[in-house]
Amino acid sequence: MENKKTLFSAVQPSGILTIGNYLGALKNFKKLQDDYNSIFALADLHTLTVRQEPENLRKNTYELTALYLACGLDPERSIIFAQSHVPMHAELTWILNTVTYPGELSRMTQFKDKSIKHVDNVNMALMDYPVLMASDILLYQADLVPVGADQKQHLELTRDLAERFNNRFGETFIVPEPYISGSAARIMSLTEPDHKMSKSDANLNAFISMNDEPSVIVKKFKRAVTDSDNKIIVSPEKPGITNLINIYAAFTEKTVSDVEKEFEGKMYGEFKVAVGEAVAEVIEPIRQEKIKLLSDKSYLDSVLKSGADRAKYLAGKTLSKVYKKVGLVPPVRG
Ligand code: AQP
Repeated sequence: MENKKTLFSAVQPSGILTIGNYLGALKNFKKLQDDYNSIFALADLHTLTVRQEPENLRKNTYELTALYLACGLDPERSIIFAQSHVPMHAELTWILNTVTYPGELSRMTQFKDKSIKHVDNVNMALMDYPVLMASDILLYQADLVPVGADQKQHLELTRDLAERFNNRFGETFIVPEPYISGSAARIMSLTEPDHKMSKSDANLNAFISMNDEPSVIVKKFKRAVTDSDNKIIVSPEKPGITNLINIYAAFTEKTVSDVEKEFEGKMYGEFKVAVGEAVAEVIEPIRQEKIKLLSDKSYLDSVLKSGADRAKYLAGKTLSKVYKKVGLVPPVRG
C-alpha cells in the first residue's frame, strides 16, 4: 500500500443499481481512487438481509463488478472484491457484536424502514447490518468512507463502535470520516419524491436503472411526479422539481442556481426532456462498456480473486490485532 490515506466503500448487489447509487457513491469512487489507497467491496453478505433469488444475486454480483469497472475503477490501483470472499468480515462482526447494544441497532432508520417493507422477514441479520458494515470499514483501517446521506447514521455507529472498542481494549481502529457529496447525496424516487430512490423499489418508474436505455430514461423522466405550478426552482414545497434539478445539476456538473437560471421561464415538459437527455448521455457509454465486460466472466472472476487476496492480507492483519486485544489465544501455526 502506498503512503496515502485509505478509503473504503461498498455497494450491495441487491438489484441493478440506480442513478441514486451512481451519484451518491460510484461517481465519486473514480475521482477518489487516485488520492487514496482505495478498497471497493461488493456487499453481498449485506444483500442476504432481505430475501434474494439466489440466481439473481449471483447475476447481480457480476453486473456490479462490471459496473465498477465500467465506471472507471482500476483493479490494479484499487482493491475490488466480494465481501463473502473475505471471511474476516463475518469474524470481526462477531467481536463487534460484543460491544454493540440491541437498542442502538433497533433505533436505526434503515432497520425500521426495512422492517416495515419486509414485514414477513425481520431477521437478526437485518438488525445486525450496521455491525457488519462497521466491520467492513474498520478491518481496512479506513480514514474515509464515501456514502450517500442514507448511510450517515450507520457510519456514526461505526465511529461509536471504533471508539468504544479502542477505549476498552486500547488503540486498535482508525475512527473513519464520512464523505457525503452535496445535493446528489440523496436522490429521490421519481414517483414518490419524498422517498429515496432505491434499486429494490417494486415500481420500475420510480428509479432510473444503470441498465435503462436512453429512450426509457427520457420516458421515465417525462412521467416523473412534479407539482402543478410551473416554476423550475428548488423549494421544500416542490420535492419533485427539486429532485430533478439536483439530478440535472449532478449529471451536467452545474450548480443548482445555474440550473435554475438556465430554465427560468421554461415549461416542466421541456425541462424533463433535458434532464432525461443529460442523464442518458452519461449513462449510455457506461452501459455499453458494462455489456462488453459482462461477456468475459473469467476476467471478472480474476478481478474478484486478486482483489480478495489483497483484501484478505489487510483484513487478516487487523483481525489478528483484535483477537490479541480481546484475549483470544493465537492458533499454533504449522
Ligand atoms: N437515493 C440515493 N441517493 C444517493 N445515494 C444513494 N445510495 C443509495 N441510494 C441513494 C448510496 O449508494 C450506495 C450503495 O447503496 P447500497 O446498495 O449499499 O444500499 P442502499 O443504501 O440500501 O441502496 P438502495 O438502492 O436503497 O438499495 P436497496 O433497495 O437494496 O436497499 C451507498 O453509499 C448509499 O448511501
